[in-house]
Amino acid sequence: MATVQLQVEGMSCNHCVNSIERALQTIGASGKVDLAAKSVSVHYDESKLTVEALKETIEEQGYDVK
Ligand SMILES: [Cu+2]
Repeated sequence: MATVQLQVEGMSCNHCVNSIERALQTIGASGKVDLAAKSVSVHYDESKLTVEALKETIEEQGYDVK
């Protein structure tokens, strides 16, 4: 398992936190959002997922990943 810290723009409330954490869950990753730091810490299996796939999943929810 690997962990990556992503900088994400546009998250403002619990709704954002939930939609990102839920979307990551659906692809088999587990994410923890830090609203104040505008970051998402994602724990994932690097044999199944890439950082690029994690970014796309978050972007599909309407947020910008730096
Ligand atoms: Cu929100």
